[in-house]
Amino acid sequence: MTANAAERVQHEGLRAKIMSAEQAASFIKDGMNVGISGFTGAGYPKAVPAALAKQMEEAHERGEQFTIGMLTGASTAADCDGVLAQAKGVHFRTPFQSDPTLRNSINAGEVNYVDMHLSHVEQQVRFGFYGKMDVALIEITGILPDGRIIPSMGVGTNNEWMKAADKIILEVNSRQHILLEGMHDIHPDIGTPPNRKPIPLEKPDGRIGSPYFDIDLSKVVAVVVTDLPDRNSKFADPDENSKRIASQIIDFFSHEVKAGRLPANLLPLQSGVGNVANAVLAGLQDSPFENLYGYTEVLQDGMLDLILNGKMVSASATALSFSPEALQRFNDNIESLRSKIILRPQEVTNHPELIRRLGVIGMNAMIEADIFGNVNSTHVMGTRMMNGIGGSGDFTRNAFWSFFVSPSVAKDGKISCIVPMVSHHDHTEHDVMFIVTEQGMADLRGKAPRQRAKLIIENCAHPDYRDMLRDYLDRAEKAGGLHTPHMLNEALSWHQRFVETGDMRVK
Ligand code: 0RQ
Repeated sequence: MTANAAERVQHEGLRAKIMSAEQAASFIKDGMNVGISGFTGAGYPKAVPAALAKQMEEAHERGEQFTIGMLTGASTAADCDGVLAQAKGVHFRTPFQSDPTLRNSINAGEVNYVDMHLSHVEQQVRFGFYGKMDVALIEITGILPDGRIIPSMGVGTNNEWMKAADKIILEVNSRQHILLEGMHDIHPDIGTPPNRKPIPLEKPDGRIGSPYFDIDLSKVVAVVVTDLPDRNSKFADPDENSKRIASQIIDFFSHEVKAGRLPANLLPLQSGVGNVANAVLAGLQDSPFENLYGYTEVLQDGMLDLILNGKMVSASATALSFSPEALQRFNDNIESLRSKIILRPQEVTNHPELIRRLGVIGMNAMIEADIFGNVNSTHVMGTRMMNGIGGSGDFTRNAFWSFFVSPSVAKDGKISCIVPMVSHHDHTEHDVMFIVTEQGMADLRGKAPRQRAKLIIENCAHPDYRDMLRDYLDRAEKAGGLHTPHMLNEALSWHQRFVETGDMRVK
């Protein structure tokens, strides 16, 4: 046994199950549903997926079929989603991904992808919506002598996968810091309707569960010891557009604090994935706000730095998704961060009742919004899946305030992110309260659709597209239907023009 194995696998019975990734992968067979750990590039298994992909490719060469249904917490990375998609080994995938190879397979119609709210995933599996869970493949940090499991950089759906699965494969990754022990809060069960009780979390940094997974050890068929890094890429440094978006949100917060409508330390903050969402949090570094709280699902570099710089008291999340540089800062400061970061199951972090009760401020990025405030977070030109809705819907629908942020144009100005009608609906006008681009902000609260349209066009659209949008609205109003004016034969013509000419602008 290696020193890593001896240190991280302290349970005698599970030590006897240590084997190679190849041996462990052989428990996974064609047609199985596999519940895999991983959330936004953190805490996913790193050795067994590659071994499994190889076995799939060999089977395909022999003319045999070998694909799995793959369920996770959220996205994994190239060495998990990527290798399995490359091997053409996935026939079903849910609930969120961001890997380019898998994305291509989804958009080529080779993978059935169910893009769903992250708060729904565990319940739907628990009630058998996806059939039986055959194997859970979970990265962990270590196993204590009594068999309790120290989770890894994310919790996500792991607890539920290990409960639901017939067999469990554990990847014990010694690269994950051992002092992660104690940072998790595993609330065992949100209960079953109609007898559910409220989740007893009363503040963002409360604790209501155990720091460990308590699993049925008899289901563990393999333990694989690894020493491999999460593969997260660096965030782009905030550009001018992101800085402008951030400063408008911060000015608005200041205004609301002054007016007495928001506490001086704001309300718990949620921030979505991506460069722009990360940049908004980076902008809070230089803001006057202190004693902030985070209640989010993925904790990225921006929020980590708010904690390290003393701006944020604590943050609750389901996963830590850091660039390599931020991971170094996290590991260097883990002693002090242990009491300030709490990692929970995504069923708790994304629970609508908690988000509403805690009064979370949700800030998510979008692909496009329309002039009435409907938002598309997922589909490029209405058909091509980008990543998925993830938790953006859980937070947007239930937030105290819901913000959507985006540059006003994409692809060198050839695409307007403000369009007459969104080409796919993820968040409806009923849920979206603020839209912010580098051009300005539209506060949609209390506004009827035509009032919204004027605000969004004048405040958020890029100047290159404003006249086109004004013209659309003007002609739509003349056509009648004055509650939400549209010209159905033109509503998606901008997208069609882009598909045909590569530019939404009329040449
Ligand atoms: O393309 O990658 O080729 O350069 O989309 O755009 O502006 O860098 O934005 O990284 O913040 O991602 C909505 C995708 C934004 C993300 C989305 C192109 C653009 C670029 C990325 P390139 P940016 P971001 C909690 C919350 C849904 C899930 C979510 C996302 C690429 O935030 O996946 O919110 N959100 N979860 O050029 C065509 C448009 C476009 C466009 C941008 N209108 N048309 N392409 N792009 N606008 C976390 C979890 O749930 C796990």
